[in-house]
Amino acid sequence: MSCKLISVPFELGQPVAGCALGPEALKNAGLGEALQDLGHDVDDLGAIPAPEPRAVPDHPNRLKHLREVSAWIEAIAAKAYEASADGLPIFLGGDHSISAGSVSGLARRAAEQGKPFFVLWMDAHSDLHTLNTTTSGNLHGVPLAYLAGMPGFDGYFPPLAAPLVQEHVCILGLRSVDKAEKDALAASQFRAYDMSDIDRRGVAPLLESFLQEVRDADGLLHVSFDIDFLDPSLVPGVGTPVQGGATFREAHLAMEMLHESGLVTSLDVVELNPTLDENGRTAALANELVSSLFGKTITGKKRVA
Ligand code: EXY
Ligand code: MN
Ligand code: MN
Ligand code: MN
Repeated sequence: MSCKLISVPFELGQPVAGCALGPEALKNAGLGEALQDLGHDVDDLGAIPAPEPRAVPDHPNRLKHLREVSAWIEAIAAKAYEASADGLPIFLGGDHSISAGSVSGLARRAAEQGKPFFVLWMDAHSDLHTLNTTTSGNLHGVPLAYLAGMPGFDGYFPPLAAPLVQEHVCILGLRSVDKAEKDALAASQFRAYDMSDIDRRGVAPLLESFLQEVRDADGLLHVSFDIDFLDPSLVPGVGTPVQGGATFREAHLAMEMLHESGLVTSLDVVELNPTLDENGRTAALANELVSSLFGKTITGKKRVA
C-alpha cells in the first residue's frame, strides 16, 4: 500500500495548547517506520502550510477562531482532494476540526469517481454541534455536522462538494453527547453506537455489520480516529478525555477487523496532545493501533473477512 502522511499542525478548534505538536509526535514515535516495516511505501508529504484566515462574517454565536478554522478546512480539503488521486492518505492532527477538511476533500474525490463514500467516526464525542448549537464555541465539536450538510454552516465554512450520506456514517465509542447533539442524532440516519452498545454486544458485530454495508456498496471507507475513543487511562495525551472509553483490546480488534476488510482508503488520526502525554505512551498506542489497521497481527495468522 502507498501511504501518504499529511501533517496538519492545527489546534485552534479546541482550547488546550499543544495539539498542533501531534503530527511530529506521531512521526517521532516511529509511525512512518512502523508502516514501512509492514511492507508499505510511505511518502511523507510534510505539513500543510498555515493559510490566511478566511474573511467570513462575524457569527452571532460565540465561536472561537472561526476564520482560522474555516481557512484550514479549505486548505486541508484541497490537499485531501489532490492526495486522494492515488494511494492512501493519512492525516495527522491536530484537533478533530481538521477532519472537516480531510473528509470533505475525500468525499469530493469519491463523488467524482462515482464511488459511495463511507465514514467510520471513532470518538467519545459525536461532533454533531452546528455553529448555532455549540455552547463551548470549540469548533472541533462540529465537523461531523458540517460534513453531513446540517444547517448553519453556509457562508462561514467552505461549501461542501459532496455532503456525506448519513446512512454511510458509523459513529463508534460515544459517551459524551450534548443535548443538541442528542436531538441531532435522534433526527438523523447515522448509525451510532455508544459505549453501552459496545458493552452489551461487543465491537465485532457492530463493526462487521457496517463493514458488510460498505462491502455491499463497493464503497470507499474513511476512518476518522479520534484518540479519545480510548479510555483516558490508556491515552492521557488528549484534550477532552471522557471516562469509560474503549479498552486496549476493543480498539485493537476494531483496527484488526478494518485491516482484514481491505476496505479502508483513508485515515485521520486526531486529538493527540503530546504536552498532556505521559512518556509518549499515547503517541505509542496510537501508532500501535494504526499499525494494526495496516496489517500488524499478533501471530501473523491471516484472517480475511
Ligand atoms: N461537545 C463538546 C463541545 O462541543 O465542546 C465537546 C467536543 C469535543 C470534540 C472532540 C473532538 O472530539
Ligand atoms: Mn472528535
Ligand atoms: Mn473526541
Ligand atoms: Mn447506501
